Amino acid sequence: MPSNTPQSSILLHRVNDTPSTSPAATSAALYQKPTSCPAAVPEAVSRHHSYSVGPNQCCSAVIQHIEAPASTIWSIVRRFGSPQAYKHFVKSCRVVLGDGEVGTLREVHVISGLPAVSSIERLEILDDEHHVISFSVVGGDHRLANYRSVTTLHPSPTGSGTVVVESYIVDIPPGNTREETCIFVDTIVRCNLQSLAQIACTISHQNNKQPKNP
Ligand code: A8S
Repeated sequence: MPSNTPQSSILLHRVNDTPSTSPAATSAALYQKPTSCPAAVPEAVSRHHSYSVGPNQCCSAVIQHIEAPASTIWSIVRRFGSPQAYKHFVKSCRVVLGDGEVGTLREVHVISGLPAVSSIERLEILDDEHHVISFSVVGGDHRLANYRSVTTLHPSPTGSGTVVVESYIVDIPPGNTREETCIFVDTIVRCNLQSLAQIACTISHQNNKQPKNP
């Protein structure tokens, strides 16, 4: 990372739980204090984890350290058409529009046992330079309306490996509390990131074992 890159922190901003209809409600003036501040990252990355949270929405983030280079992790995460490469609950996925660029739509079918069958998802951000990927849920048969997530990778402050931050915002489903919703989604995201860690570490070990070119 260039030494002149401005550093800030992963800040999860929320708007006060005041019902809002005006665009002004999203202004910085209404932001509450950040809810977490775990790692120093460039401003270009941290701004993606700031959310304007409406009264019936919740947001949270999961952070996972992975002992593998960002390039290895990114090669898995950036393939929007292949979430089953690391996501735990995905049974199948097919791209229904596009070819992996922003705007691509995928239809994901999840395994049984969940309160969901399928989800239609749109790629919102794919930034290969800063390692930022984001998608939103635009349809399907499930309870997570208006789900949107952002995943970013950055060098670990310990000097070894990579930190993955995945934050999200979602509507609280009718009949559920904010806390229940966060626990449900945090669990899915944490499982996915743990699986990502395992796969990336395996690939990284294999790469390190390859004989080096003279
Ligand atoms: C992701 C994150 C989430 C996926 C959720 C939260 C989902 O695919 C599953 C169960 C649901 O109830 C909703 O990065 C939905 O994929 C596993 C079908 C959207």
